[in-house]
Amino acid sequence: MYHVEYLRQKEKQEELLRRKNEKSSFYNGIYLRWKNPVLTRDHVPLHWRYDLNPETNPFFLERLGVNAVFNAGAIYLNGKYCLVVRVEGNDRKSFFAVAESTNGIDNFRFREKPVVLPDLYPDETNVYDMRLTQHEDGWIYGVFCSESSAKDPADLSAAVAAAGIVRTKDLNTWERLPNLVTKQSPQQRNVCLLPKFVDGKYAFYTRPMDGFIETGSGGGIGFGLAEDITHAVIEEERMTSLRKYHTITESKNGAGAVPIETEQGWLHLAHGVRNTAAGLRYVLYVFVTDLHEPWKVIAEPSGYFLAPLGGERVGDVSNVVFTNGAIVRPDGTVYIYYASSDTRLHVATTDIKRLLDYAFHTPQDPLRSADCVKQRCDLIDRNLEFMHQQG
Ligand code: M1P
Repeated sequence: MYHVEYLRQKEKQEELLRRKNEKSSFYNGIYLRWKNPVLTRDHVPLHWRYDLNPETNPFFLERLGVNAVFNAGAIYLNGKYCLVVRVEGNDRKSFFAVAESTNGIDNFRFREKPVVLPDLYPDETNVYDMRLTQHEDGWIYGVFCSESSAKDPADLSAAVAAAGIVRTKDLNTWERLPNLVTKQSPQQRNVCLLPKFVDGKYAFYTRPMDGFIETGSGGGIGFGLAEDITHAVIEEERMTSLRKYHTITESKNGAGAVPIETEQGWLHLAHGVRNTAAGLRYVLYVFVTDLHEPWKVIAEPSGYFLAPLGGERVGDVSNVVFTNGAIVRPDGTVYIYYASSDTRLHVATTDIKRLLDYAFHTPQDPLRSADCVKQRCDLIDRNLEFMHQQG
């Protein structure tokens, strides 16, 4: 017989899983924010956390707690919105798990068991932040951060980040390929694969880093080509969206969701990081690269696209929003899955036309207060004239 507390907790969880989401009152015309997170640690199945047998768990104690559910790769597959979510145990180690919904905004449920990746690298300590690419070669690729200890006796937290690569057809069975090698950069995080070949090669956006946290001389988001995905090596990285002084990308930036192909270019939902007295602040920003030369930035609106708001501002790593997954439907609707403060996962919805309007018609950052105020006065003057005409 089940423990009575299991039955209570199960009922409570079912209520949460069945809860309908609602549009929030937030408005900027660019996207809709949905009120409830789509996934939290409370969505994680009870049988992943508790021993359900009253003989071995008479007090119904949580045996393997889950601390957070956040940064998710996203793909539409077999009629479902599928997320490959970063699930972080109380032990700080992350693993991946697939959660699915039929409408993309609520009722996400985890599959029966977490993803078990082939264990190729004995030194790998942690894995997280998978970007899912439905590639034109027929495979679904997952590119994620594979983290190992730097084995520095003077600094136990010193780590090395590399890009791990897996592929699948169904998100159930995964083939692990060797980690990406980037000849010019000692470390990589936030790497993602374009769905199309470029010059017949696999095309990656990279984030060259000197160290684990600091990007150092890495100037921003890079781009590189690999001939063979089964031994992916990038000889040369060209820079795309650059970090800039006194902007939202001053400290670092990184690719986010897999870029979206549009008639006007590859649309990127990336993240930018600045430093503050209260620590790092992560926001999302947008840029567009050329369809044929995907390293060339052709639009980069000023400032952030989405920043932590209200309760999103607080969590394990406060003042953070982060995305590594978005889904585009044939009618142009875009579902952006973003996590807040490394704690929970949300959805914002918009469409391609709005995103392109935003990308190409939002002014660029003129990089100086004097020019920013001129930019704003120009908008105000045009509006005053329009208001005058309206009477
Ligand atoms: O804690 C915020 C984010 O930090 C990292 O991103 P970046 O490499 O750009 O600093 C990632 O570890 C990410 O998972 C995390 O959300």
